[in-house]
Amino acid sequence: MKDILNFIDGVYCEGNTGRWFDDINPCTGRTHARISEAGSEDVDRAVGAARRALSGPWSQMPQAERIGMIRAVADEIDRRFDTFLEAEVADTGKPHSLASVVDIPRGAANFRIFADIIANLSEHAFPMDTADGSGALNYTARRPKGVVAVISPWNLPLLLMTWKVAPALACGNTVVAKPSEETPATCTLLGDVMNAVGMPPGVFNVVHGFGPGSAGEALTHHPGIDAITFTGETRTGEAIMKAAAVGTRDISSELGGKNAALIFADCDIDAAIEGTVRSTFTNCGQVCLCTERIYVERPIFDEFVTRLKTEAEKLRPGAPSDGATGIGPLISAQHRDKVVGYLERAQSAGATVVTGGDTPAMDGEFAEGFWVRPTIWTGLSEESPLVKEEIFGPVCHIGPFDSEEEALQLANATDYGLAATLWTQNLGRAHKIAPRLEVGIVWVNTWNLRDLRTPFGGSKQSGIGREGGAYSLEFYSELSNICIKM
Ligand code: NAD
Ligand code: 6OD
Repeated sequence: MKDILNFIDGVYCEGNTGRWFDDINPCTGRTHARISEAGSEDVDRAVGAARRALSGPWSQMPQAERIGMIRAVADEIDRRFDTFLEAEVADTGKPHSLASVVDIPRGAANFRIFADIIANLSEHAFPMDTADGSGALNYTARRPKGVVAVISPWNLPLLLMTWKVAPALACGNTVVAKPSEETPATCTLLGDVMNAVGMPPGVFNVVHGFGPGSAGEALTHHPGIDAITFTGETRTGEAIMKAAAVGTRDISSELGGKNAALIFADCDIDAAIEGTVRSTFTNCGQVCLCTERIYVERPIFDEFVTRLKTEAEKLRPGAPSDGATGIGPLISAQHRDKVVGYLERAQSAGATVVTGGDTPAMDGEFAEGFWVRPTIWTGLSEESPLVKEEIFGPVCHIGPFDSEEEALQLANATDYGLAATLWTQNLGRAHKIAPRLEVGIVWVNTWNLRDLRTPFGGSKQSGIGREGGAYSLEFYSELSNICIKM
Protein backbone atom coordinates (compact mmCIF):
# COMPACT_ATOMS: atom_id res chain seq x y z
CA MET A 1 0.00 0.00 0.00
CA LYS A 2 1.24 3.46 -0.92
CA ASP A 3 2.05 6.03 1.79
CA ILE A 4 1.07 9.65 1.15
CA LEU A 5 3.31 12.03 3.12
CA ASN A 6 3.35 15.70 3.99
CA PHE A 7 5.75 17.91 2.02
CA ILE A 8 7.51 20.49 4.18
CA ASP A 9 10.56 22.59 3.29
CA GLY A 10 11.18 20.53 0.16
CA VAL A 11 11.16 17.18 2.00
CA TYR A 12 8.50 14.45 2.30
CA CYS A 13 7.82 13.61 5.94
CA GLU A 14 5.44 11.82 8.30
CA GLY A 15 3.18 14.01 10.42
CA ASN A 16 4.05 14.41 14.11
CA THR A 17 0.60 13.04 15.11
CA GLY A 18 1.75 9.51 14.24
CA ARG A 19 -1.76 9.00 12.83
CA TRP A 20 -2.62 7.64 9.39
CA PHE A 21 -5.96 7.64 7.63
CA ASP A 22 -7.27 5.78 4.61
CA ASP A 23 -7.35 7.00 1.03
CA ILE A 24 -10.31 5.20 -0.52
CA ASN A 25 -10.96 4.52 -4.19
CA PRO A 26 -14.63 5.58 -4.74
CA CYS A 27 -15.10 3.05 -7.57
CA THR A 28 -14.34 0.10 -5.32
CA GLY A 29 -14.77 1.40 -1.78
CA ARG A 30 -11.34 -0.07 -1.06
CA THR A 31 -8.36 1.64 0.55
CA HIS A 32 -5.60 2.25 -2.00
CA ALA A 33 -3.19 4.33 0.08
CA ARG A 34 -2.72 5.62 3.61
CA ILE A 35 -2.21 9.27 4.44
CA SER A 36 -0.04 10.69 7.20
CA GLU A 37 -1.98 13.27 9.23
CA ALA A 38 -0.15 16.50 10.01
CA GLY A 39 -0.51 18.04 13.45
CA SER A 40 -0.06 21.58 14.67
CA GLU A 41 3.75 21.14 14.96
CA ASP A 42 3.91 20.14 11.28
CA VAL A 43 1.77 23.10 10.31
CA ASP A 44 4.09 25.32 12.34
CA ARG A 45 7.14 23.89 10.54
CA ALA A 46 5.47 24.35 7.15
CA VAL A 47 4.55 27.96 7.89
CA GLY A 48 8.07 28.60 9.22
CA ALA A 49 9.61 27.13 6.04
CA ALA A 50 7.29 29.26 3.91
CA ARG A 51 8.26 32.41 5.85
CA ARG A 52 11.97 31.72 5.42
CA ALA A 53 11.54 31.12 1.69
CA LEU A 54 9.45 34.27 1.43
CA SER A 55 12.09 36.55 2.88
CA GLY A 56 14.94 34.56 1.32
CA PRO A 57 15.42 32.93 -2.06
CA TRP A 58 11.92 33.42 -3.47
CA SER A 59 11.75 37.18 -2.97
CA GLN A 60 15.39 37.62 -4.00
CA MET A 61 14.90 35.77 -7.28
CA PRO A 62 14.58 38.05 -10.33
CA GLN A 63 11.00 38.10 -11.63
CA ALA A 64 11.94 36.58 -14.98
CA GLU A 65 13.55 33.62 -13.23
CA ARG A 66 10.53 33.16 -10.96
CA ILE A 67 8.19 33.20 -13.94
CA GLY A 68 10.42 30.76 -15.80
CA MET A 69 10.25 28.40 -12.86
CA ILE A 70 6.45 28.59 -12.77
CA ARG A 71 6.32 27.81 -16.49
CA ALA A 72 8.65 24.87 -15.83
CA VAL A 73 6.14 23.54 -13.27
CA ALA A 74 3.51 23.44 -16.05
CA ASP A 75 5.91 21.62 -18.40
CA GLU A 76 6.81 19.13 -15.69
CA ILE A 77 3.12 18.36 -14.98
CA ASP A 78 2.71 17.72 -18.72
CA ARG A 79 5.72 15.39 -18.67
CA ARG A 80 4.24 13.47 -15.73
CA PHE A 81 0.72 13.51 -17.20
CA ASP A 82 0.07 9.77 -16.77
CA THR A 83 1.26 9.75 -13.15
CA PHE A 84 -1.03 12.65 -12.30
CA LEU A 85 -3.91 11.06 -14.21
CA GLU A 86 -3.56 7.73 -12.45
CA ALA A 87 -3.36 9.42 -9.01
CA GLU A 88 -6.39 11.66 -9.66
CA VAL A 89 -8.49 8.78 -10.97
CA ALA A 90 -7.57 6.53 -8.02
CA ASP A 91 -8.61 9.25 -5.55
CA THR A 92 -11.82 10.38 -7.29
CA GLY A 93 -13.00 7.46 -9.46
CA LYS A 94 -13.72 9.88 -12.30
CA PRO A 95 -13.50 8.56 -15.87
CA HIS A 96 -10.18 8.99 -17.71
CA SER A 97 -12.21 10.65 -20.46
CA LEU A 98 -12.92 13.50 -18.04
CA ALA A 99 -9.71 13.73 -15.99
CA SER A 100 -7.48 13.55 -19.07
CA VAL A 101 -9.16 16.51 -20.79
CA VAL A 102 -10.17 18.63 -17.80
CA ASP A 103 -8.36 18.01 -14.51
CA ILE A 104 -4.77 17.32 -15.50
CA PRO A 105 -4.41 19.73 -18.47
CA ARG A 106 -5.95 22.51 -16.36
CA GLY A 107 -3.46 21.75 -13.59
CA ALA A 108 -0.67 22.68 -16.02
CA ALA A 109 -2.60 25.52 -17.71
CA ASN A 110 -3.13 27.28 -14.38
CA PHE A 111 0.65 27.71 -13.98
CA ARG A 112 1.07 28.95 -17.59
CA ILE A 113 -1.69 31.53 -17.49
CA PHE A 114 -0.55 33.16 -14.25
CA ALA A 115 3.09 33.17 -15.38
CA ASP A 116 1.90 35.03 -18.51
CA ILE A 117 -0.25 37.47 -16.53
CA ILE A 118 2.67 38.48 -14.29
CA ALA A 119 5.11 38.62 -17.20
CA ASN A 120 2.83 41.12 -18.97
CA LEU A 121 1.72 43.10 -15.95
CA SER A 122 1.63 46.89 -16.09
CA GLU A 123 0.78 49.32 -13.31
CA HIS A 124 -1.06 52.65 -13.18
CA ALA A 125 0.38 56.16 -13.00
CA PHE A 126 -1.52 59.34 -11.98
CA PRO A 127 0.31 62.62 -12.62
CA MET A 128 -1.21 65.41 -10.51
CA ASP A 129 -1.02 69.18 -10.21
CA THR A 130 0.18 70.77 -6.96
CA ALA A 131 -0.34 74.30 -5.57
CA ASP A 132 3.35 75.21 -6.01
CA GLY A 133 3.23 74.22 -9.66
CA SER A 134 5.90 71.52 -9.41
CA GLY A 135 3.44 68.62 -9.64
CA ALA A 136 3.56 65.07 -8.33
CA LEU A 137 3.44 61.58 -9.72
CA ASN A 138 1.48 58.74 -8.18
CA TYR A 139 2.12 55.18 -9.25
CA THR A 140 0.87 51.82 -8.06
CA ALA A 141 3.17 49.02 -6.99
CA ARG A 142 2.44 45.46 -5.93
CA ARG A 143 4.16 43.19 -3.47
CA PRO A 144 3.27 39.66 -2.31
CA LYS A 145 0.74 39.18 0.48
CA GLY A 146 3.10 36.81 2.29
CA VAL A 147 2.44 33.20 3.28
CA VAL A 148 -0.83 32.05 1.76
CA ALA A 149 -2.87 29.07 3.04
CA VAL A 150 -4.61 27.19 0.20
CA ILE A 151 -7.47 24.96 1.36
CA SER A 152 -9.02 22.94 -1.43
CA PRO A 153 -11.87 20.43 -1.96
CA TRP A 154 -12.10 16.96 -3.49
CA ASN A 155 -14.18 17.43 -6.62
CA LEU A 156 -11.48 18.75 -8.98
CA PRO A 157 -8.45 18.25 -6.75
CA LEU A 158 -5.50 19.25 -8.95
CA LEU A 159 -7.44 21.84 -10.94
CA LEU A 160 -8.78 23.73 -7.94
CA MET A 161 -5.60 23.53 -5.86
CA THR A 162 -3.38 24.82 -8.70
CA TRP A 163 -5.99 27.50 -9.53
CA LYS A 164 -4.85 29.07 -6.25
CA VAL A 165 -1.26 27.89 -5.84
CA ALA A 166 -0.25 29.18 -9.31
CA PRO A 167 -1.34 32.83 -8.88
CA ALA A 168 -0.07 32.83 -5.30
CA LEU A 169 3.43 31.81 -6.43
CA ALA A 170 3.38 34.00 -9.55
CA CYS A 171 2.70 37.02 -7.32
CA GLY A 172 5.74 36.11 -5.20
CA ASN A 173 3.96 34.54 -2.22
CA THR A 174 4.85 31.25 -0.62
CA VAL A 175 2.21 28.61 0.07
CA VAL A 176 1.08 26.01 2.55
CA ALA A 177 -1.56 23.86 0.86
CA LYS A 178 -4.04 21.55 2.56
CA PRO A 179 -5.80 19.37 0.01
CA SER A 180 -9.02 17.56 0.85
CA GLU A 181 -8.56 14.51 3.04
CA GLU A 182 -10.43 12.56 0.32
CA THR A 183 -8.04 13.45 -2.50
CA PRO A 184 -4.48 14.10 -1.28
CA ALA A 185 -2.50 12.42 -4.07
CA THR A 186 -2.02 15.00 -6.83
CA CYS A 187 -1.21 17.83 -4.41
CA THR A 188 1.45 15.58 -2.92
CA LEU A 189 2.86 14.79 -6.38
CA LEU A 190 3.23 18.52 -6.98
CA GLY A 191 5.95 18.55 -4.31
CA ASP A 192 8.10 16.30 -6.52
CA VAL A 193 7.46 18.61 -9.46
CA MET A 194 8.57 21.64 -7.41
CA ASN A 195 11.81 19.90 -6.47
CA ALA A 196 12.39 18.79 -10.07
CA VAL A 197 12.21 22.36 -11.40
CA GLY A 198 14.49 23.67 -8.65
CA MET A 199 11.89 25.55 -6.65
CA PRO A 200 13.55 26.75 -3.42
CA PRO A 201 12.52 24.61 -0.40
CA GLY A 202 9.66 26.13 1.57
CA VAL A 203 8.05 27.94 -1.36
CA PHE A 204 5.41 25.19 -1.64
CA ASN A 205 4.41 22.99 1.30
CA VAL A 206 1.65 20.41 1.76
CA VAL A 207 0.03 19.33 5.01
CA HIS A 208 -2.56 16.56 5.17
CA GLY A 209 -5.53 16.12 7.42
CA PHE A 210 -9.10 17.11 8.13
CA GLY A 211 -10.74 20.42 9.02
CA PRO A 212 -11.81 20.90 12.64
CA GLY A 213 -9.28 19.59 15.20
CA SER A 214 -6.80 18.78 12.47
CA ALA A 215 -4.45 20.32 9.89
CA GLY A 216 -7.13 22.57 8.32
CA GLU A 217 -7.98 24.28 11.57
CA ALA A 218 -4.32 24.51 12.67
CA LEU A 219 -3.41 26.12 9.34
CA THR A 220 -6.22 28.68 9.21
CA HIS A 221 -5.61 29.70 12.85
CA HIS A 222 -1.82 29.95 12.48
CA PRO A 223 -0.69 33.56 13.06
CA GLY A 224 2.08 33.16 10.46
CA ILE A 225 -0.53 32.87 7.68
CA ASP A 226 -1.14 36.21 5.96
CA ALA A 227 -4.08 35.27 3.74
CA ILE A 228 -6.37 32.28 3.25
CA THR A 229 -7.82 31.16 -0.06
CA PHE A 230 -10.51 28.52 0.21
CA THR A 231 -12.76 26.47 -2.03
CA GLY A 232 -15.42 24.29 -0.46
CA GLU A 233 -18.75 24.29 1.30
CA THR A 234 -20.41 27.49 2.38
CA ARG A 235 -20.56 26.41 6.05
CA THR A 236 -16.83 25.63 6.04
CA GLY A 237 -16.21 29.02 4.43
CA GLU A 238 -18.01 30.67 7.35
CA ALA A 239 -15.80 28.83 9.89
CA ILE A 240 -12.68 29.87 7.97
CA MET A 241 -13.85 33.50 7.83
CA LYS A 242 -14.06 33.48 11.62
CA ALA A 243 -10.49 32.16 11.83
CA ALA A 244 -9.32 34.79 9.32
CA ALA A 245 -10.91 37.58 11.38
CA VAL A 246 -8.24 37.07 14.06
CA GLY A 247 -5.35 39.18 12.85
CA THR A 248 -7.56 40.75 10.14
CA ARG A 249 -6.26 38.36 7.49
CA ASP A 250 -7.59 38.51 3.96
CA ILE A 251 -9.78 35.70 2.63
CA SER A 252 -10.95 34.62 -0.81
CA SER A 253 -13.71 32.02 -0.89
CA GLU A 254 -15.32 29.99 -3.65
CA LEU A 255 -18.29 28.21 -2.08
CA GLY A 256 -21.40 26.21 -2.88
CA GLY A 257 -24.08 26.72 -5.50
CA LYS A 258 -27.61 25.75 -6.53
CA ASN A 259 -27.27 26.77 -10.12
CA ALA A 260 -30.16 27.32 -12.52
CA ALA A 261 -30.46 26.69 -16.25
CA LEU A 262 -33.14 28.65 -18.13
CA ILE A 263 -34.27 26.91 -21.30
CA PHE A 264 -36.32 29.13 -23.61
CA ALA A 265 -38.63 27.70 -26.28
CA ASP A 266 -36.55 29.46 -28.99
CA CYS A 267 -33.35 27.58 -28.06
CA ASP A 268 -31.50 25.14 -30.28
CA ILE A 269 -32.95 22.19 -28.41
CA ASP A 270 -30.31 19.69 -29.53
CA ALA A 271 -27.59 21.97 -28.15
CA ALA A 272 -29.59 22.67 -24.98
CA ILE A 273 -30.05 18.97 -24.28
CA GLU A 274 -26.38 18.19 -24.91
CA GLY A 275 -25.28 21.15 -22.77
CA THR A 276 -27.68 20.36 -19.94
CA VAL A 277 -26.59 16.72 -19.79
CA ARG A 278 -23.06 18.04 -19.30
CA SER A 279 -24.01 20.79 -16.88
CA THR A 280 -26.03 18.41 -14.70
CA PHE A 281 -24.11 15.15 -14.75
CA THR A 282 -20.43 16.00 -15.37
CA ASN A 283 -18.24 14.55 -12.63
CA CYS A 284 -21.38 12.86 -11.24
CA GLY A 285 -22.82 16.31 -10.53
CA GLN A 286 -19.88 17.16 -8.29
CA VAL A 287 -18.86 20.45 -9.86
CA CYS A 288 -19.81 23.63 -8.02
CA LEU A 289 -20.99 25.01 -11.39
CA CYS A 290 -23.33 22.07 -12.10
CA THR A 291 -26.99 22.73 -12.77
CA GLU A 292 -29.38 21.38 -10.13
CA ARG A 293 -32.41 23.54 -11.06
CA ILE A 294 -33.69 23.54 -14.63
CA TYR A 295 -36.52 25.84 -15.74
CA VAL A 296 -38.03 25.16 -19.17
CA GLU A 297 -40.47 27.40 -21.07
CA ARG A 298 -43.79 25.59 -21.09
CA PRO A 299 -44.23 24.91 -24.87
CA ILE A 300 -41.11 22.68 -24.89
CA PHE A 301 -41.31 21.38 -21.31
CA ASP A 302 -42.50 17.83 -22.10
CA GLU A 303 -40.12 17.40 -25.04
CA PHE A 304 -37.17 18.65 -22.96
CA VAL A 305 -37.92 16.32 -20.02
CA THR A 306 -38.31 13.30 -22.31
CA ARG A 307 -35.11 14.00 -24.20
CA LEU A 308 -33.04 14.75 -21.09
CA LYS A 309 -34.27 11.46 -19.60
CA THR A 310 -33.17 9.56 -22.71
CA GLU A 311 -29.69 11.10 -22.60
CA ALA A 312 -29.30 10.67 -18.82
CA GLU A 313 -30.10 6.98 -19.15
CA LYS A 314 -27.23 6.59 -21.64
CA LEU A 315 -24.67 7.59 -18.96
CA ARG A 316 -23.31 4.21 -17.97
CA PRO A 317 -21.35 3.85 -14.71
CA GLY A 318 -18.20 1.77 -15.04
CA ALA A 319 -14.44 1.49 -14.98
CA PRO A 320 -12.61 4.82 -15.30
CA SER A 321 -10.41 3.43 -18.06
CA ASP A 322 -13.38 2.19 -20.15
CA GLY A 323 -14.13 4.69 -22.93
CA ALA A 324 -17.82 3.76 -22.68
CA THR A 325 -18.08 4.91 -19.06
CA GLY A 326 -20.29 7.98 -18.94
CA ILE A 327 -20.41 8.61 -15.20
CA GLY A 328 -18.20 7.86 -12.21
CA PRO A 329 -19.09 7.37 -8.54
CA LEU A 330 -19.62 9.94 -5.79
CA ILE A 331 -16.52 10.73 -3.76
CA SER A 332 -17.23 8.81 -0.54
CA ALA A 333 -19.67 6.57 1.29
CA GLN A 334 -20.61 9.55 3.46
CA HIS A 335 -21.40 11.73 0.46
CA ARG A 336 -23.26 8.86 -1.24
CA ASP A 337 -25.39 8.49 1.90
CA LYS A 338 -26.14 12.23 1.87
CA VAL A 339 -27.24 12.14 -1.78
CA VAL A 340 -29.26 8.93 -1.26
CA GLY A 341 -30.97 10.69 1.66
CA TYR A 342 -32.27 13.30 -0.81
CA LEU A 343 -33.33 10.56 -3.26
CA GLU A 344 -35.32 8.88 -0.48
CA ARG A 345 -37.06 12.13 0.44
CA ALA A 346 -38.06 12.93 -3.13
CA GLN A 347 -41.32 11.02 -3.40
CA SER A 348 -42.68 12.15 -0.03
CA ALA A 349 -41.76 15.71 -1.06
CA GLY A 350 -44.07 15.35 -4.07
CA ALA A 351 -41.57 14.59 -6.83
CA THR A 352 -42.17 12.59 -9.95
CA VAL A 353 -39.02 10.56 -10.48
CA VAL A 354 -38.49 10.83 -14.23
CA THR A 355 -35.40 8.64 -14.12
CA GLY A 356 -32.91 7.29 -11.58
CA GLY A 357 -33.70 7.87 -7.94
CA ASP A 358 -31.59 4.97 -6.71
CA THR A 359 -28.18 3.32 -6.78
CA PRO A 360 -27.20 0.95 -9.62
CA ALA A 361 -26.25 -2.67 -8.92
CA MET A 362 -22.59 -2.96 -9.84
CA ASP A 363 -20.62 -6.16 -10.31
CA GLY A 364 -17.26 -7.48 -9.18
CA GLU A 365 -14.73 -5.00 -7.86
CA PHE A 366 -17.22 -2.13 -8.30
CA ALA A 367 -19.94 -3.68 -6.12
CA GLU A 368 -18.91 -1.65 -3.05
CA GLY A 369 -18.32 1.63 -4.91
CA PHE A 370 -20.28 4.82 -4.22
CA TRP A 371 -22.50 4.84 -7.34
CA VAL A 372 -25.75 6.73 -7.81
CA ARG A 373 -27.90 6.76 -10.95
CA PRO A 374 -28.44 10.04 -12.79
CA THR A 375 -31.71 11.35 -11.43
CA ILE A 376 -34.32 13.76 -12.79
CA TRP A 377 -37.27 15.02 -10.76
CA THR A 378 -40.28 17.09 -11.76
CA GLY A 379 -43.26 18.33 -9.74
CA LEU A 380 -41.49 19.64 -6.64
CA SER A 381 -42.47 22.85 -4.87
CA GLU A 382 -39.93 25.65 -5.18
CA GLU A 383 -39.83 25.61 -1.36
CA SER A 384 -38.73 21.96 -1.18
CA PRO A 385 -35.27 21.43 0.38
CA LEU A 386 -34.47 19.39 -2.76
CA VAL A 387 -34.85 22.58 -4.80
CA LYS A 388 -33.29 24.88 -2.20
CA GLU A 389 -30.24 22.96 -0.89
CA GLU A 390 -27.03 22.10 -2.72
CA ILE A 391 -27.03 18.32 -3.17
CA PHE A 392 -23.77 18.01 -5.16
CA GLY A 393 -24.75 14.81 -6.94
CA PRO A 394 -26.12 13.69 -10.34
CA VAL A 395 -29.58 15.12 -9.69
CA CYS A 396 -31.77 17.90 -11.00
CA HIS A 397 -35.31 19.19 -10.75
CA ILE A 398 -37.09 20.49 -13.85
CA GLY A 399 -39.93 23.00 -13.58
CA PRO A 400 -41.87 25.03 -16.17
CA PHE A 401 -42.04 28.82 -16.65
CA ASP A 402 -44.22 31.09 -18.79
CA SER A 403 -42.38 34.42 -19.09
CA GLU A 404 -38.92 35.99 -18.95
CA GLU A 405 -39.77 37.72 -15.68
CA GLU A 406 -40.91 34.48 -14.09
CA ALA A 407 -37.76 32.68 -15.27
CA LEU A 408 -35.58 35.40 -13.78
CA GLN A 409 -37.46 35.39 -10.49
CA LEU A 410 -37.16 31.57 -10.23
CA ALA A 411 -33.44 31.59 -11.05
CA ASN A 412 -32.71 34.29 -8.45
CA ALA A 413 -34.82 32.73 -5.68
CA THR A 414 -31.85 31.12 -3.94
CA ASP A 415 -29.34 31.99 -1.21
CA TYR A 416 -26.57 30.99 -3.60
CA GLY A 417 -25.18 33.00 -6.53
CA LEU A 418 -22.49 31.11 -8.37
CA ALA A 419 -23.48 30.37 -11.99
CA ALA A 420 -26.43 30.27 -14.38
CA THR A 421 -26.93 29.02 -17.92
CA LEU A 422 -29.29 30.47 -20.55
CA TRP A 423 -30.39 28.63 -23.66
CA THR A 424 -31.99 30.89 -26.28
CA GLN A 425 -31.31 31.88 -29.88
CA ASN A 426 -32.59 35.39 -29.15
CA LEU A 427 -29.41 37.23 -28.21
CA GLY A 428 -31.38 40.38 -27.37
CA ARG A 429 -33.15 38.36 -24.68
CA ALA A 430 -29.86 36.90 -23.46
CA HIS A 431 -28.33 40.38 -23.13
CA LYS A 432 -31.41 41.57 -21.25
CA ILE A 433 -31.56 38.69 -18.79
CA ALA A 434 -27.90 37.81 -18.17
CA PRO A 435 -26.92 40.93 -16.20
CA ARG A 436 -30.02 40.59 -14.00
CA LEU A 437 -29.06 37.10 -12.85
CA GLU A 438 -27.63 37.34 -9.31
CA VAL A 439 -24.59 35.16 -10.01
CA GLY A 440 -20.88 35.54 -10.68
CA ILE A 441 -20.88 33.61 -13.98
CA VAL A 442 -23.49 33.38 -16.76
CA TRP A 443 -23.11 31.07 -19.73
CA VAL A 444 -25.29 31.56 -22.82
CA ASN A 445 -25.74 28.51 -25.08
CA THR A 446 -22.82 26.73 -23.44
CA TRP A 447 -21.62 25.60 -20.02
CA ASN A 448 -18.26 25.72 -18.26
CA LEU A 449 -16.46 27.27 -21.21
CA ARG A 450 -13.55 28.81 -19.35
CA ASP A 451 -11.17 31.57 -20.41
CA LEU A 452 -8.75 31.73 -17.49
CA ARG A 453 -8.35 35.51 -17.84
CA THR A 454 -11.97 36.10 -16.83
CA PRO A 455 -13.25 36.75 -13.30
CA PHE A 456 -14.43 33.63 -11.50
CA GLY A 457 -16.40 33.53 -8.26
CA GLY A 458 -19.81 33.76 -6.71
CA SER A 459 -22.16 36.24 -5.13
CA LYS A 460 -24.48 35.81 -2.11
CA GLN A 461 -23.53 32.62 -0.21
CA SER A 462 -21.42 31.32 -3.11
CA GLY A 463 -18.33 33.21 -2.12
CA ILE A 464 -16.34 36.36 -1.63
CA GLY A 465 -14.07 37.89 -4.23
CA ARG A 466 -13.15 37.00 -7.79
CA GLU A 467 -10.13 35.08 -9.00
CA GLY A 468 -8.90 34.57 -12.54
CA GLY A 469 -6.44 36.42 -14.76
CA ALA A 470 -5.49 39.85 -13.46
CA TYR A 471 -8.45 39.73 -11.02
CA SER A 472 -6.43 37.24 -8.96
CA LEU A 473 -3.87 39.94 -8.26
CA GLU A 474 -6.41 41.75 -6.09
CA PHE A 475 -6.16 38.91 -3.61
CA TYR A 476 -2.63 37.55 -4.07
CA SER A 477 -0.80 40.89 -3.97
CA GLU A 478 -0.85 43.97 -1.81
CA LEU A 479 -1.25 47.22 -3.71
CA SER A 480 0.58 50.41 -2.64
CA ASN A 481 0.23 53.89 -4.05
CA ILE A 482 3.55 55.74 -4.21
CA CYS A 483 3.28 59.54 -4.47
CA ILE A 484 6.40 61.51 -5.47
CA LYS A 485 6.47 65.28 -5.18
CA MET A 486 8.48 66.69 -8.07
P1 NAD B 1 -15.50 21.13 2.45
O1 NAD B 1 -15.85 22.51 2.81
O2 NAD B 1 -16.05 20.02 3.26
O3 NAD B 1 -13.91 20.93 2.48
C1 NAD B 1 -13.05 21.72 1.72
C2 NAD B 1 -11.69 21.78 2.40
O4 NAD B 1 -11.81 22.46 3.64
C3 NAD B 1 -11.11 20.41 2.73
O5 NAD B 1 -9.72 20.46 2.48
C4 NAD B 1 -11.40 20.27 4.21
O6 NAD B 1 -10.51 19.42 4.90
C5 NAD B 1 -11.22 21.70 4.67
N1 NAD B 1 -11.91 22.05 5.90
C6 NAD B 1 -13.10 21.59 6.36
N2 NAD B 1 -13.42 22.20 7.54
C7 NAD B 1 -12.42 23.06 7.81
C8 NAD B 1 -12.17 23.98 8.87
N3 NAD B 1 -13.03 24.14 9.88
N4 NAD B 1 -11.03 24.70 8.84
C9 NAD B 1 -10.15 24.57 7.83
N5 NAD B 1 -10.32 23.71 6.80
C10 NAD B 1 -11.45 22.97 6.79
O7 NAD B 1 -15.88 20.97 0.91
P2 NAD B 1 -15.82 19.65 0.02
O8 NAD B 1 -16.88 18.72 0.52
O9 NAD B 1 -14.41 19.19 -0.04
O10 NAD B 1 -16.20 20.22 -1.44
C11 NAD B 1 -17.50 20.31 -1.89
C12 NAD B 1 -18.04 21.71 -1.71
O11 NAD B 1 -17.16 22.63 -2.32
C13 NAD B 1 -19.37 21.95 -2.37
O12 NAD B 1 -20.17 22.75 -1.52
C14 NAD B 1 -19.03 22.74 -3.62
O13 NAD B 1 -20.06 23.54 -4.12
C15 NAD B 1 -17.89 23.54 -3.13
N6 NAD B 1 -17.05 23.99 -4.24
C16 NAD B 1 -17.12 25.29 -4.64
C17 NAD B 1 -16.36 25.75 -5.73
C18 NAD B 1 -16.41 27.16 -6.23
O14 NAD B 1 -15.56 27.51 -7.04
N7 NAD B 1 -17.35 27.99 -5.81
C19 NAD B 1 -15.53 24.84 -6.37
C20 NAD B 1 -15.49 23.52 -5.94
C21 NAD B 1 -16.25 23.11 -4.87
O1 6OD C 1 -12.61 26.47 -13.72
C1 6OD C 1 -12.24 27.02 -12.69
O2 6OD C 1 -11.33 27.83 -12.64
C2 6OD C 1 -12.92 26.69 -11.43
N1 6OD C 1 -12.52 27.39 -10.35
C3 6OD C 1 -13.87 25.75 -11.40
C4 6OD C 1 -14.59 25.42 -10.25
C5 6OD C 1 -15.36 24.33 -10.24
C6 6OD C 1 -16.09 23.93 -9.09
O3 6OD C 1 -16.31 22.81 -8.75
